[in-house]
Amino acid sequence: MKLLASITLAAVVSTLSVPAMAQFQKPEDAVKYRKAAFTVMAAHFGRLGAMASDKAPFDAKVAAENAAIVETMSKLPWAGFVAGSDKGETRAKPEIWTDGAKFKKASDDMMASVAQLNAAAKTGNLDNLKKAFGESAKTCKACHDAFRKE
Ligand code: ASC
Repeated sequence: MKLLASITLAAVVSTLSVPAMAQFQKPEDAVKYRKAAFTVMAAHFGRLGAMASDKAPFDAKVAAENAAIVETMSKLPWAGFVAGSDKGETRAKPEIWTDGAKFKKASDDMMASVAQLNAAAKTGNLDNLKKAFGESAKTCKACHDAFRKE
């Protein structure tokens, strides 16, 4: 029985994606989690931005490392937008919860553009990075404009 239970649990767990597995005791923990994910993503996105805008020397290896982190991080914040986490230390607009389909589309667009950014960074070509960075930045901004308070 114990073995069967373990196997069943393992089977269930293996069907869950990593972000969906994030669990929170309180809404504040979810807010903290998603902000932390965005903070890490922004730090690495910023390093790519410096190269894309010729403010830092282009280093293909560094770009690829940063873009890979950005892509991984882009998948994480969404699990933190749980019901009831629209209050407290957050700039999240209520529309995230009242227009969930639009928010999902915005998050999907960002993840897709960031996956392309990662692919572009892997080419080792600065022009590819510049183009993909610009497209990604647009998807960040689109979501902020619609769903983040000033
Ligand atoms: C960044 C960052 C964002 C996005 C956004 C792009 O570097 O921290 O939130 O780019 O400003 O429009």
